[in-house]
Amino acid sequence: MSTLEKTRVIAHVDLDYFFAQCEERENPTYKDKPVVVCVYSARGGESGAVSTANYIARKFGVKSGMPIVLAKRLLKDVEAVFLPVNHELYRRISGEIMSILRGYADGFEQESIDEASLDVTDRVEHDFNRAKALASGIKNEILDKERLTCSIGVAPNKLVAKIGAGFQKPNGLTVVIPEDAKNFLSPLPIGKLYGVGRKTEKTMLELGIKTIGDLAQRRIEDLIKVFGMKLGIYFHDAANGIDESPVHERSILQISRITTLKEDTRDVDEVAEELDRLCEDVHKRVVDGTFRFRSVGIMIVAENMSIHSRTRTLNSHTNDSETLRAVSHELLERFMKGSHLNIRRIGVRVTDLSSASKQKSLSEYG
Ligand code: TTP
Ligand code: MG
Ligand code: MG
Repeated sequence: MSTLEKTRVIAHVDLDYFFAQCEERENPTYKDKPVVVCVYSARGGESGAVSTANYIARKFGVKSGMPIVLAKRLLKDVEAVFLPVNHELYRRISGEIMSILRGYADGFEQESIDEASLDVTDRVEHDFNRAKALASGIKNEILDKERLTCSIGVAPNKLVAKIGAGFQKPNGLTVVIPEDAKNFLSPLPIGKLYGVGRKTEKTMLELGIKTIGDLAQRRIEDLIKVFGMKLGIYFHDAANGIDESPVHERSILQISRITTLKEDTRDVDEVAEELDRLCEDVHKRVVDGTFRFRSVGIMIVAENMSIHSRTRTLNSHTNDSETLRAVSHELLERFMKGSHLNIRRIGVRVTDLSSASKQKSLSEYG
């Protein structure tokens, strides 16, 4: 196979400040003002966290995940718009956008409510200039039909394309040709690498690895010693711009439910009772959609707003409610044994779904 035949062309599309941009589109009077979309907790008042904010609000320091109270403080001297999340609206718009994107892809993978990877290798015949023109076309169509802006990264693989999409936000288009992939990544802070969360970032910094380029220079054996075989190899490849994972269709991302407890607690029985209710609800949606799942996860938001998740992959697909309940309980108990924090929110999710009938569209689930 020649180099050309092996080179893939992947476009990663990510909508700009998605939830807030949807709100702006529905309410033109919000334009030019800071817009903050909030997840208010069941406790009432201003309790809760920022889901996302438009770029005007970001200039004041507002960020996803920040307490609403803090965002209000940052914006106290300006006329700002604070809104509760409206998932139904975002899911509907997301569904429309995803169907536009599918029309441009030979292979398609939706990665979250506002982003997708498109394999466009065949239709651009390995040509990155043609891919750039195609990406401009996508941006124009989404702007014309949906009145929304997005950012796109075009690169030889999903990993670099995703980082490329975030490189010139908002309304950006970044093309990274195969020869430049490694140099493109090299100066970026290590936290930008997919798979490097806050904890791993800390470990990397302790090892003197500040940029992706620093990581690329480490010997693979040394990385395996610190991170284990699987992650060590992944970090080595990723830092060098190598990612062979295919763009694959996922019939559905996940079915999940999360709730805020009446009060922060460390009482396993109290949390488990709430967890059972969530499992029942998730199970009902699994059965209604004639799905089977292979992974069960729990999400926990602790009293200090830190977010934790634990996932278990099963040996085979199932739709058994008792399995869902037992595995999520076990994950909860294990988390609580290893942590001294009170729990504020608890959630459960099933992923790796397979579907008997693939009729239902993704946008029906959240
Ligand atoms: P992102 O694509 O990460 O962020 P964004 O679209 O708001 O902004 P950007 O221009 O940087 O892409 O997430 C998509 C949506 O997911 C976001 O609009 C709201 C939601 N979200 C949360 O609810 N909480 C979070 O912590 C993050 C990061 C996103
Ligand atoms: Mg986005
Ligand atoms: Mg996104």
